[in-house]
Parts: sequence; structure tokens; C-alpha cells
Amino acid sequence: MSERPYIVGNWKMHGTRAMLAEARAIDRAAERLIKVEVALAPPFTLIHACRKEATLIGIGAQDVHPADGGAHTGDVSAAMAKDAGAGFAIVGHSERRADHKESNALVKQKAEAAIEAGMNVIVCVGETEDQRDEGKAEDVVARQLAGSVPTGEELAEKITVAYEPVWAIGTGRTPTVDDIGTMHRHIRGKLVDMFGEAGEAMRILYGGSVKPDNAAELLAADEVGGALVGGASLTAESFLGIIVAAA
Ligand code: G2H
Repeated sequence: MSERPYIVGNWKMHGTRAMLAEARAIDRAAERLIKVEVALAPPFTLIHACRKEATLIGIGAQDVHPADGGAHTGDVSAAMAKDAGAGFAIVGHSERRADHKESNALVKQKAEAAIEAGMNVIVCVGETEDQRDEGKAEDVVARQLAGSVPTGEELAEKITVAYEPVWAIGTGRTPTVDDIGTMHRHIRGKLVDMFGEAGEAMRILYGGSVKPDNAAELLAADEVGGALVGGASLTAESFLGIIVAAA
């Protein structure tokens, strides 16, 4: 696994140009925090402006369409996101799986399209509360990995997996450090099955209610290579609190 923790802010459907000041402040601070790899995924409308404002941190898209282009009203292709300044794309976030009925197969196509366009990808997986209560969390995540992560040893360095238990997203609830470690070890095992030795080095992020005051504890869990942060990435102050905790 990369030595540097990878802390990615997912702004979701938040942000107008007024928020560019936050991106600028995060970028300025990241200059001092070189022990951490920092990135932001703003809405499509802000990718280009964020890329211009922030020169050090990674800028990515929150989704891409699997097709190169064509008659898909309202959608954005990977090549378009890349052209706007995105170096990576998040795919398979649980909000897209739920709101847009995205299947594992579609998530995989999106990941392949992003890689084909020259981007890295963060593929999200995670179980619902019912699935966890029924003892199915590991099976669900294994199926999501098998179905939504593109395979091929040469792709391993382009792919990050984010484990985001659905019941922890935006709720303020988080799994225990032991539970996170158990799931991350399970994911590591599956990645090694899929990618061989290259799977050992792939980053696995934790996401779900990561905040400045719990970041250090969550990031210390076994096999956690960083965090995917939603609500707490919306201001430079709170996002930097997490980045400092990761440093
Ligand atoms: C999980 C996370 C970011 P939050 O979706 O992807 O959001 O930190 O608000 O739980």
C-alpha cells in the first residue's frame, strides 16, 4: 500500500463558485501537508474552475457515463470530465447505486470508461444496515467487488476501492475500528484474489461520517489507506482537520 494516506473530499451535490475559496484554501494548506495525498471531487460544474484554483491537489469527478459520447441528455463522459480537469472519477457511490439504480455491471463499465480515458478510479462498495444485521456484509461487498471492479494486473495501480457502509453515510454513525479492520482485510483478500500480488498495494479507503474528531482513530484501522469524506469536506476548516489527523 502507498505510504501516504489518500484523503478525498466528495462534495456531492454541493457547491457554487463561492466554494472555490474552500478549494483554494485546501490547496494552499496541502503544500505544507506533503505526507498526505489530497483530492477533491466537486460537482461537474466546478471541475474546471477547481482545477485552475487548486494546482497541487487532485481534482476528480463524482461519476462518469460509460459511453464515449452520444445521445445521453444530461450525462457527462469520462473524456469530457478529463478534459475539464478531472484526473480521477468516483464510480459506484451508494447514492448513485440507490438514486439511479446503478448495477455492479454498470459501475464496472463506468470504471472501464474512466480508465480508458486516462483517469484513475475510486470504486465504492458497502453494505446496507439490513445486510449487516443479517450477517451478509462481507458477501455483499465481495459481490460488489467481483461485479464492479475492472480486472487485469496492469490496472491495479489505477484503481482505489472505497468501503462505505451505507448506514454510516451522512448519519454520524461509524463502524467500530475492529469492524472496519475486519472488512478492509476481507477486501484486501479479494483484491489479491483478483489482481495477484498487485492487489497488495491497492489503496482501500474508508468512507462514512469521517470527521476531524474521529479521523485519526478511523484511519488507524487495519488496511485503511485513507478516507472518502463527504459532509466534512465542504469547508476547508473541517477538511483540513481530517488531513492534519492523517498526516
Ligand atoms: C460517504 C461520505 C463521502 P459522509 O458518502 O463519500 O459521505 O462523509 O458525509 O458520510
